[in-house]
Amino acid sequence: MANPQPDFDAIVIGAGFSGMYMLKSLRDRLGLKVRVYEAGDTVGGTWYWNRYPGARCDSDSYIYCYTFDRQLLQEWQWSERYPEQPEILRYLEHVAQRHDLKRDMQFGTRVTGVRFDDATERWTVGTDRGDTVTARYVIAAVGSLSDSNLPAIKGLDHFKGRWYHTSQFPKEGVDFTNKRVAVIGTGATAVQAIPEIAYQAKQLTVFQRTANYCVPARNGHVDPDVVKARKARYGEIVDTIRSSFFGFELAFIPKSVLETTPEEREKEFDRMWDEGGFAFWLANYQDMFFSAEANRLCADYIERKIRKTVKNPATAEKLIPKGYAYGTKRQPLDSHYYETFNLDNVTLVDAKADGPIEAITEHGIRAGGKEYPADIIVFATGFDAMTGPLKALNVSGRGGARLNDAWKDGPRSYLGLMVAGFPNLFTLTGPQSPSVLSNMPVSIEQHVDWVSDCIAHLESHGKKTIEATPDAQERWVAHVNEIVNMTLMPGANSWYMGANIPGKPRVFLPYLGPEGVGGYRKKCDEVAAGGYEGFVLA
Ligand code: NA7
Repeated sequence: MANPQPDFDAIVIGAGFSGMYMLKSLRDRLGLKVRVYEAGDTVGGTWYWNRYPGARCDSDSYIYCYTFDRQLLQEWQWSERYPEQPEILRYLEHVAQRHDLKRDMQFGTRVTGVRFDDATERWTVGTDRGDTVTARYVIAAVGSLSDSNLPAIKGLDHFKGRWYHTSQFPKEGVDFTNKRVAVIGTGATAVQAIPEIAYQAKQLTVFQRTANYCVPARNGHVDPDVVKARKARYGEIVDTIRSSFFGFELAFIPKSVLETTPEEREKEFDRMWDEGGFAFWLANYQDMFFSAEANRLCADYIERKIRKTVKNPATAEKLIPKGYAYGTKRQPLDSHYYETFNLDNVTLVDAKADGPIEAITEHGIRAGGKEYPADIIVFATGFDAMTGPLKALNVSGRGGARLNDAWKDGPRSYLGLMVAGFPNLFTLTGPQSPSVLSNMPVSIEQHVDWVSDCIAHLESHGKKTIEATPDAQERWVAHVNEIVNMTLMPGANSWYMGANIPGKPRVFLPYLGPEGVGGYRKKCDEVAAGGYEGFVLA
């Protein structure tokens, strides 16, 4: 039969926060036939895989959730300001059940190839379980931080102990009791895990390559009156976070820190410090991300806090970041992180002061010519962020062009949503969208709603495909770079810059728009309202 129906209208890859809502929207709102493929054995994405001790979200729970289900916003009770991984996974399981999502999901299945057929204008999706299915639309809901980075440190094969990556921890957990444990990495993950591991282990050695500026999380139970008041004004909260800069109820102080007196700024810094969470990072003085001089004042405050908390001055010195501006690497939230280095069973090995990791030996890690014994090594070494999970899909578009070739010098997209030459392929929270620079559920819902509206538009206008034009894409890429180059962000060796992965092009991956997620949302809506300007609909 010529031109048979595709197997599905849409394939969604991934069943985390974004894939779940994408399915809900395409199936229940547009009535499409959808299949979700998910490598894990249930929903959850990030919250399925990241089960290391201390794993919890860094956004306040009352806004780290879906807002499309207003009833659920009222019903759901979070136990803490920042719930732990099992609680978030329970929430996502509940959403899956409530909206009957699992019937269209195939678990334990990793997508291994995504190929566009020019003749039929359909996608063929292959999986590691041998599925080969066709669809009109493919939506990559693969997450931004899902492709683990296991550094190639020589000797790991000969290590006689056990080792784990934080993003693939065993479901049954790891018993660190009476063990000598080495943690490699001091990013946001390690900052959560280290205090928990130190508490259990006989000896903990932390291998730090770059010190981080950590600010207090101030986790805890939320006053029931505050919870009640928030529930009463959820409509307003949702409007605020959607139009805000970073997807939080936070806004910069509209003033230069350089115009303040020492007393005035100390008071403001104390207020943000006491508030905890991302306030110090994302609601500081407005020039913090732009002026090295302004930034130094903020950094100096944190340095004083570190020196006050860490008793051994030599250890404090190692923990004080050097060589990059505050806030230009992802902000880790501290719950007893700095205090952990006051414990007798904890040693900090700093790459600069003590020498870098040279090799993993049979019984530990050698750094700076010295061997540090370990029964267990925990790699808290992060991810090939943003582009890694998309590249792993092995995508080929029009004319067989490969996404990995198109992106060999860094990602190129239009609005972070689509790539020229790859029609009907959408990248939720993809590179060059606000994504990881925002409270993720806010950006996820915005992208899902936009994609869903776009597909509804195609269907109702009898169009088969939508594709970004190369011209619009080049303009977007130039805009993304132009904006970030006005800030201090490119100066840091961060995963935002791809600097954590050897050989990865040094390109800023997310979009730091001049008006944040609110302005970006407006731009995406204007593009749609203008008949999808910068796209070709055919
Ligand atoms: P991050 O933030 O990328 O942190 C990884 C850490 O591992 C960081 O301290 C790295 O040092 C270190 N690292 C990476 N490779 C090596 C090698 N080869 N040798 C020594 N140390 C190394 O990942 P996280 O999992 O902590 O956080 C990722 C995001 O997940 C987080 O920001 C939240 O959004 C959720 P470096 O700083 O690169 O010198």
